[in-house]
Amino acid sequence: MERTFLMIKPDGVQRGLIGEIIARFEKKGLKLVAGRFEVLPEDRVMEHYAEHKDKPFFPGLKAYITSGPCFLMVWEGKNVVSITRQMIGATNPAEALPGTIRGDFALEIGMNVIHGSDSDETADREIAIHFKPEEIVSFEKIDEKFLYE
Ligand code: YYY
Ligand code: MG
Repeated sequence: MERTFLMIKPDGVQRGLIGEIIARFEKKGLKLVAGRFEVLPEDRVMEHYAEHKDKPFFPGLKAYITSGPCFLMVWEGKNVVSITRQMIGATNPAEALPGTIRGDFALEIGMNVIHGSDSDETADREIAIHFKPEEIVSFEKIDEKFLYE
């Protein structure tokens, strides 16, 4: 089954949005298979955001993402990468549609509440950066027979 890496950023944690965000993915029918609460160490921030390391916004992004704990997760489900990207909404909350997480809970691009992998390849890479294989739990969830045809 397809997997993705999702991370509630320090603003989402501080603003008490962990439960609300997890509830949205749970209600959609996606399955939480790993989770960890931590302040990201610098080496993992550099690896995670390698594609952005030379961008002008990177110093601010790095300071913000390490300013407090994040909630890191792996979620599983059919089309989970594209579904969660749609549910998260546009990178800039000013452009994110109502009904999306960024559209409903954020105002500015530098504090946009949540990260989600943008492709299957990115998801594999990001899951491997943040989780050991044994931290990801395989289990059968009882609602699956009413979610999958
Ligand atoms: O994948 P996504 O989080 O939607 O956007 P990216 O283009 O990968 O950028 C990662 C992260 O960087 C974004 O969530 C906020 C921040 N950022 C920024 O602060 N200013 C920008 N102009 C672009 C991105
Ligand atoms: Mg991205």
